[in-house]
Amino acid sequence: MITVIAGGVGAARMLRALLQVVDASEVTAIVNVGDDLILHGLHISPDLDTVTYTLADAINPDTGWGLVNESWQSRTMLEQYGGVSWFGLGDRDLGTHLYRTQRLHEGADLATVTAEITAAWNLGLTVLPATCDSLRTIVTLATDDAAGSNTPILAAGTEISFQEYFVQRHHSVPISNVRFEGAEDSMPAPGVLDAIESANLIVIAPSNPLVSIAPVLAVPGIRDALVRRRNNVIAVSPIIAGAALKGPADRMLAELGHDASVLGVAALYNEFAGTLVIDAADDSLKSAVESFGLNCIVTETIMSKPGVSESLARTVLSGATT
Ligand code: FO1
Repeated sequence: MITVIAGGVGAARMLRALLQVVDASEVTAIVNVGDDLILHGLHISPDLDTVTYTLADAINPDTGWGLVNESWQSRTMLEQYGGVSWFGLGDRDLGTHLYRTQRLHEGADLATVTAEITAAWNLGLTVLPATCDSLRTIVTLATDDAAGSNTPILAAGTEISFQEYFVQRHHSVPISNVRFEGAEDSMPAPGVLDAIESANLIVIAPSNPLVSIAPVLAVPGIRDALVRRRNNVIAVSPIIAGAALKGPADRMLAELGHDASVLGVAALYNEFAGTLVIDAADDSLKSAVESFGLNCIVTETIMSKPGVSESLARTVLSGATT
């Protein structure tokens, strides 16, 4: 059994790579819900949906989120009414949020609804939210900021939701803090701790350490469970040559006082990961990574390059320390 701690796009690609070499029935993904939001009265779980749509081969290839062959008529109507349209919900994607919201209102928990959605897409793996409870990533603005000419200026120190930072402000504004609202009172979703305790291998996907992996670890019990399995935990660095392949992980690391390199990732992960996989571009940092007490594997990690995803998956599967 293989368990993957997952955020959105990078994790979905890692999972797709792993499924090239292991049977889906052997794989469990524990997915970040800190990016979730309630909008138009709907419960939206971006990372769960990105993982689901990617593994169903239904992801929009241009964006890495949302559905392929999407139409945007409801968004056009929202714009006509002057409603909230900065968070783009396509017409097909809306069906997922309508279904999830209805089922949650009926009393189903997020893990149950996620299982129903992934079954409807015929995914063979198990996809679990890290928690069924409300856990929300909140960031603090480091400088005064307006999201656009028609929105009020928010003062430095103001807290905003993750999607107000990521999508509404195109993650271009500096931040001074990240916290996970509700984390202390949350519980791991059913099956999460067992998936960590019983796995042969636990993979930390190449997702943003601060806003994709950290919210999963913030659910009481999950970090401790990983620490206990440290020798079987292998992480793939989302930072290559000091830059994130996608998203703001490099800037966030620097803004929040971490090293924006594989060394920053090593410092954040060495307590609960025995091995860190870094890209060939960071070969010169291998011994510095090892000085954190981590086993370090250097290989090609850019999964959009031909042949890399399968070889990375094989490396990851053989790479945990024993
Ligand atoms: N990302 C954007 O950059 N702009 C959007 O309008 C947007 C809408 C959206 C709708 C549903 C969904 O599942 C994801 C969506 N994303 C959008 C992606 C999402 O904000 C981020 O990829 C993750 O939260 C970060 O992992």
